[in-house]
Amino acid sequence: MKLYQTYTSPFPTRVRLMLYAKGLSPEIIEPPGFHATAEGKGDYYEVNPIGRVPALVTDDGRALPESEVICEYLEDAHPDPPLLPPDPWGRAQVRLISRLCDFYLVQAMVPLFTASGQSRKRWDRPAIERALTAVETSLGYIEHYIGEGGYAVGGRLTWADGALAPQLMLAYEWAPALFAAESPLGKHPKLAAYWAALGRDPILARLLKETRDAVAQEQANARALARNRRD
Ligand SMILES: N[C@@H](CCC(=O)N[C@@H](CS)C(=O)NCC(=O)O)C(=O)O
Repeated sequence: MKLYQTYTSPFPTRVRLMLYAKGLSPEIIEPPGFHATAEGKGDYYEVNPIGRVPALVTDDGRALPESEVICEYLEDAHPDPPLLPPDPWGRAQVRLISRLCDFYLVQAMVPLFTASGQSRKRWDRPAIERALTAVETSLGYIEHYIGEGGYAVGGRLTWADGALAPQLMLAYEWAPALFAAESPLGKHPKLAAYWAALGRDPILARLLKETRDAVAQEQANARALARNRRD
């Protein structure tokens, strides 16, 4: 099995959670052309015609894109240990948290991702402020549904944690630091308690460290690229 992914992207994180928890060790490949680079994506389009990460390639060479679909596939193909609760309501909550992350929280952050790749002189500060407000609103949706047992759903690790953890890192740490804004951490008490407990789970601690390290590296690359463009 192979996983095409980057450590910076929040989407592959939930897939890595599945792999780590299920003890699967596919070859991890970081395709060219992602995040603060001038390179093209080369033949990665043959793996995933959408050109996004992640994509999983099975041992017999079939390729599957889309993080949520990959998680569902891994759960079906490798049911032990389960990363979905046993009951239909709990399973729906996992899919709901993932969906709130993907359809609202990440979408709210898109203008911030765009600004992070631009020089500060070009920043559209009102657009950044609007995006920060939209991030806070989206976090409010998740606050409504998040579990209170130290995990996103049902007091145990599920792939909702893999969807949420990297996006909270971006919302609570990355965006406030980059845009010199107040962190929304204090705004939602259940999410704040969840965030405080997150590092106690070794898999979530590992995923958070991978995300933090990769985002810091990407920012250094972006600065180097901007310097080279100026020279
Ligand atoms: N719905 C997709 C979204 C994946 C996605 O948008 N990944 C981003 C990275 S954050 C990507 O590959 N963007 C294209 C690029 O960076 O060139 C999924 O869940 O897998």
